[in-house]
Amino acid sequence: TVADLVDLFESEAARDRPAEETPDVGVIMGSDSDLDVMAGAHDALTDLGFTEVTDYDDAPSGYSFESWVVSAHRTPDLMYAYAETAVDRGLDVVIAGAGGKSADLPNMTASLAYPLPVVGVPVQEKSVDSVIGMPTGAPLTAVDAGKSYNAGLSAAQFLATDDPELADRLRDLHADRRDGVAEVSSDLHT
Ligand code: RP5
Repeated sequence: TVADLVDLFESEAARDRPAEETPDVGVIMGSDSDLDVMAGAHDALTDLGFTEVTDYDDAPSGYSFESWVVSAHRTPDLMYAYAETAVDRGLDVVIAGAGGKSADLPNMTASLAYPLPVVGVPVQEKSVDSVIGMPTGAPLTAVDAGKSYNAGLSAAQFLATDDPELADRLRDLHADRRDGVAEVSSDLHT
């Protein structure tokens, strides 16, 4: 139930876990119908060597992420619990995606979890203004509609400011993409 999830996020066990045993990135989305789009964030993190945490008693080795459906409108209490405990639960960045014209999960999460960086993903074009429309003093980093892969990369960029090895992984991924462009381009001339 929602109450069980609220308890899970607010539990002492979740807050007291040593930092190396907690996920580094939290991925949340407003509905399971957002999953197709938000899978791009999972893909980016997986491409960078992050593992998904599903069992919190099984400590991840290396970077990891968790993923949840949290609705700003259907489960506001869950959104509050998730965002307000994010720092205590050891998260370093949250990626939040929502669609529709009232895509409030990313911006509300950014406000509630401040100063934790939140990368917002408008799941559709019509959600862009809702996601990025934050007032002065309440910042949110955002990607364009549907660009959740970039949100995964952005989350890793925040972590990489403090970790040269992760920065190298980001560089390698960038180089792969650059080589891919060169390959496609030369294919056009053969
Ligand atoms: C938003 O409403 C969700 O993020 C989703 O994109 C949209 C529609 O949700 P469903 O009606 O498909 O559950 O809050």
